[in-house]
Amino acid sequence: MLQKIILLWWFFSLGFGVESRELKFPKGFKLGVATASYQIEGGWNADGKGTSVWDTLTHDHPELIADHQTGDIACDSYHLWKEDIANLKNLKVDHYRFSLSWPRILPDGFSNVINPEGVKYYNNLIDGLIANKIEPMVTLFHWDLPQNLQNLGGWTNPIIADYFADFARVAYKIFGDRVKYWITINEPASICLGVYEYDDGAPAFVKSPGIGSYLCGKTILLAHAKSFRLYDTEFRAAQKGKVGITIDSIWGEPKTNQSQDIEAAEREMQFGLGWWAHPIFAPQGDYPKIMKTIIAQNSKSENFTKSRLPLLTPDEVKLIQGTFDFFGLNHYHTGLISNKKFPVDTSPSYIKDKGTEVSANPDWKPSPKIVPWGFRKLLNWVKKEYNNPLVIVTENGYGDEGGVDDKDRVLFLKVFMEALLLAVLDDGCNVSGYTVWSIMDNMEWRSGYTVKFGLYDVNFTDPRRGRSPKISAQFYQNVVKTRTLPEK
Ligand code: BGP
Repeated sequence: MLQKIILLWWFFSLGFGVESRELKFPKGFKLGVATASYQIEGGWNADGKGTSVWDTLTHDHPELIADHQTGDIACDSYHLWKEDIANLKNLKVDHYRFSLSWPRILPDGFSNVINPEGVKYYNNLIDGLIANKIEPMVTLFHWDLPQNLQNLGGWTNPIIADYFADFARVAYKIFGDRVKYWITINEPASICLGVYEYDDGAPAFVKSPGIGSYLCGKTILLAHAKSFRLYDTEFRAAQKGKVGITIDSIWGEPKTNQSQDIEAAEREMQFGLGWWAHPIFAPQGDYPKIMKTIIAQNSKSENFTKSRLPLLTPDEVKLIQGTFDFFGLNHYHTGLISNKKFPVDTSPSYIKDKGTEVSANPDWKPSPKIVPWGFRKLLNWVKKEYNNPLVIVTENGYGDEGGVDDKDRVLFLKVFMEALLLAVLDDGCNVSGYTVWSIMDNMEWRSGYTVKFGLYDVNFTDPRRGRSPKISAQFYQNVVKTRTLPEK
């Protein structure tokens, strides 16, 4: 008998029991969905809106967008926001994460002129959400920079941090009586690397590998910090909201057990996530030490007079450190990381600095695109590295070619939420919310409408932009309702 009990205990402790375990979201855990202004709104020049870098890029260089399309109409949410609210209500989500279009509110980018029609649009949306008991979670910046500010050098010009803070003040002042969750900036790495390292964002043709990317990074950190601090001094007492930043990260799994690959994987995480998180969330602040050391060394051997990484002064370190009420985390992929050494005379770049190579493992189950254990490891890494901060998963989702029979998306969401719950319940990760990207198919940046992430299908050939629920919408609705993941 005793032998049998021991055997049973051993069997369950190995994790074989997980399959049949009912996983329930803890009380108060928030489930939501997300979008971003340029990707859904359309109305690109409606009612006094100014031009953003994405308007300029898609109009001037359609050849750079996979299907040569624009976000001029997109899901037409500028006109169809009531339908969006009806769909959110149908899903019964706790929160809706959406972003403000900076040039819709401040057409020139500057806060001296406010567009009343832009303000009205977001007031309607926010009031509509609250009337339906859906918490608005507002991103101030999800990539649609006013073209006027790009003309001044965009994020490589440190002055943009001040203009961003001015924009944040306008938003807090007008919407902060009702908005209690603010995300300053979405995915700094996608902005700085997308535009300056890989030429895969907007604007195009301003590549400046290993230099522009880091200038952009410093301005973004300062923009975030300044807008957080001004919430503290001018708004927090009356509005009592929470302010955070959203950082995206892959999980970097060492390709082999060799120490050089293990170290490379750690470098990948520090250069990818630590670049942003260390200055804000680590008690000592500043960039990760390894970034400072390697970029200084590389810069020296390339004959630069100082590091290509613009250092943070002690005052700037202090300004940035601790500027969070929560950690917004976006996660999609896991990569295999190996060490890669570049010859000294290779031209400067972020890739050279981090000295790693990222690949996928074709053998991963259920698929190389669906790697839930990487998500659990990432959440544990954040816990260990930054003293278990309060995390809100602000994006997670699955891209496919579209259609309402989206079984792979259902599988993705199920196994990723399982991984999340194991991280919370078994590993003690402090996560309070999960947000699916996205409620509906939308304009996927340079991929145009060729990749779909929605729980709702959008008919982009129909002038009415009809929305229909996919099977994943039904699945998520059920999870939200039962707060439980189905066992099978
Ligand atoms: C995030 C963006 C979203 C959306 C999503 C798609 O980086 O914040 O706007 O584009 O990515 O995911 P993927 O990284 O798979 O393209």
